[in-house]
Amino acid sequence: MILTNDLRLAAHRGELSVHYQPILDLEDGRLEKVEALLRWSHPGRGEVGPQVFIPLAEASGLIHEIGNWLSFQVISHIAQWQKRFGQIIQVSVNRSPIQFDQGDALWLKQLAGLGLPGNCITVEITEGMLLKKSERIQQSFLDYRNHGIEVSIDDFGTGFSALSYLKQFDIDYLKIDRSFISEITVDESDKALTEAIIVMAHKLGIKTIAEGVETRAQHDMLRLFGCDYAQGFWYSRPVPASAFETILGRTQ
Ligand code: G
Ligand code: G
Ligand code: MN
Ligand code: NA
Repeated sequence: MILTNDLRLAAHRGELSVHYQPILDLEDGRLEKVEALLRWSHPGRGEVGPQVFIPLAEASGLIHEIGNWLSFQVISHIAQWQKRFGQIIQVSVNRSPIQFDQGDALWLKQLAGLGLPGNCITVEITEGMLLKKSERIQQSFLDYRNHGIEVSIDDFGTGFSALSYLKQFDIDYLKIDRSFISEITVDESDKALTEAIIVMAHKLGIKTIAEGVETRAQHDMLRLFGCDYAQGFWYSRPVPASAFETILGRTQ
């Protein structure tokens, strides 16, 4: 695969970058969380989306190297932002199932080396992964708990949701998928499901993050429902680190 070979060199050539999308506290509007999203600027093809290159990285095993590169970037950024803005920003990092084969020692060590608390990283995984690799992941979750790392379920409600995993695994956040949020103000079922997910999560001691918020009306409704956090184009698109720093500077 030509594209996979290009990907092998992409990080070394400076073609990969991390974009950041703010996650807002719906109660007080504060910005204390952000999601890290990989971007690849290919010299010949232009922007190649993660929906294209993450599967290639997974199939080729490059995901380990790229994941390590991403963690290193993110942790360096957290340390820089702490120095510059006097605030620890909690960064959500997406994690593919096979990344659990390698374990977490490398980035946990980097975090500790910089004296950063574990809760400055949140690991995002999808619900399907909990069914597929549950033993290996359960071990990682215990490590996370010991280090203070938090865990989010990404795209909640779209996988084969066997809700029983919410009992089995220690989870901090449910990210309500944007397919529910996009019609929340017009579709009674989406509205009811979103409200019920928030109530259920809170009863289990889990916080909720709404994804894909694009309008003021969606924001208002989620706030009314007591959703804890929100993310979406209404607040900000994913932006390069430098642009995120401008946003952080404004919100100080
Ligand atoms: O940023 P965008 O909406 O285009 O992302 C598309 C998909 O790619 C999302 O599902 C997101 O979780 C995934 N993705 C983005 N960055 C990463 C990453 O660093 N690691 C993994 N495993 N997936 C990512
Ligand atoms: O699967 P995951 O949640 O990790 O993917 C996040 C993806 O969602 C990113 O590719 C990001 O660009 C996209 N995204 C973030 N906010 C919005 C939004 O408000 N609307 C739409 N359509 N996509 C969004
Ligand atoms: Mn995500
Ligand atoms: Na998602």
